Amino acid sequence: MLRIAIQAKGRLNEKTMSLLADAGISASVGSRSLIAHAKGADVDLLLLRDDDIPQAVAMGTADIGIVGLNEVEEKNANVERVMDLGFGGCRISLAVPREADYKGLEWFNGKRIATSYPAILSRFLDKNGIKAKIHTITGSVEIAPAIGMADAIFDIVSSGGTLVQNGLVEVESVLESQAVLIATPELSEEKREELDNLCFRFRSIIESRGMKYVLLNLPKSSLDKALTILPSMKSPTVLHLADPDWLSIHAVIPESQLWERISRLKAIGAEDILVLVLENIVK
Ligand code: PRT
Ligand code: ZN
Repeated sequence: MLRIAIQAKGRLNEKTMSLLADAGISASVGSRSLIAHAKGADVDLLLLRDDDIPQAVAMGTADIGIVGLNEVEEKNANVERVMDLGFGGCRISLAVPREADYKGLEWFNGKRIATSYPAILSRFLDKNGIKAKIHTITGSVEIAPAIGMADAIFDIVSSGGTLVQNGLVEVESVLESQAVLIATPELSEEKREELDNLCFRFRSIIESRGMKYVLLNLPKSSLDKALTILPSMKSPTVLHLADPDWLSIHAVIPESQLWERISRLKAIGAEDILVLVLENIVK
C-alpha cells in the first residue's frame, strides 16, 4: 500500500485530486480528516500543508508526495524527484519597486529582501556573491516594500498581476517551479513497483492533456496533401470507405494547432470532421 502526501487545501489540491482521480484513485475527503483511504486502489492519502510534504516524504511518513518544486527546494529535503506533473506552474523571482534604479544584481548589496523562501534566496545570493539582508515573512510578502519593511521581495510569480498591483517589477527569475511527484529515498521493492505503475498512469494522462483525436473523411486524391498537414504519434491511420474515392483518416492533434489544421484540411476537401476528447495515451 502506498501512502501519498498531498496538499489538504490550496492551489494544488484540486488539480492533484483530479490527476489522482484520472489515475483511478479517488477518495472522499472530509474537511477535518488528515488521512483518507482511496476507493478502487490500495492507497492512503495524507492531507497536509504543502510546507510539510517534503519532510513527511523524506522521513518516510508518506511514501510519495505531490508538491510544488519550490517547497522541495526550500526544505532541501532528501527526496527523489520522480516526475514533473505539468500543473501549478510558477517561478520564484526577485522584484524591486518600479522607481528603483535597478541595473543588475549588485543593486541588492546591502538591501533588505522580504521572502517566504529564505533558503532558496540565500543559496542564490551566495552563489552570486551578493550580501543582502533576508527578512523571512509568511504571507503578503508583496506589500513589504510599500510599508517600509523591505527594499525588495523574493516571491512566487505566476501572471505577474500581484507585482504590478503593488508597484513592483520582476528583475530576476531564480527558480522555475511546478507540481512534482517526489518519493522517499528508500522505497521497498514492492512499493517501487506500485510507484512505477502510478507513474505509468500519470504519464499517459499528462501526455493526453491538450491533445484531440480527430476523425475525418477525405477524397483519396487529397491523401498526400493531408499527410503533410496532419501530425500524429507515428503517422495517421488511413482506412478505406465503402465509396472507393473516399478515405477515413484518424489522427491525434495538439489542441493548440487544431483549428489551423482543420481549416487547411477543409481546404483540400475534408468532410464530416469529428473532434474527440482523448483520455489517455498509453505507450
Ligand atoms: O496552506 P498551505 O501551506 O498548504 O498552502 P500555501 O498557502 O502555502 O500555498 P498555496 O496553496 O497558495 O500554493 C501552493 C503552491 O502552488 C505553491 O507552493 C506553488 O508551487 C504553486 N503556485 C502556483 C503558486 C502560484 N502559482 C501563485 N501564483 N503559489 C502562490 N501563488 C501566489 C504568490 O504567492 C503571489 O501572492 O500568487 C501570487 C502571484 O500570482 P500572480 O498571478 O499575481 O503573479
Ligand atoms: Zn504553505
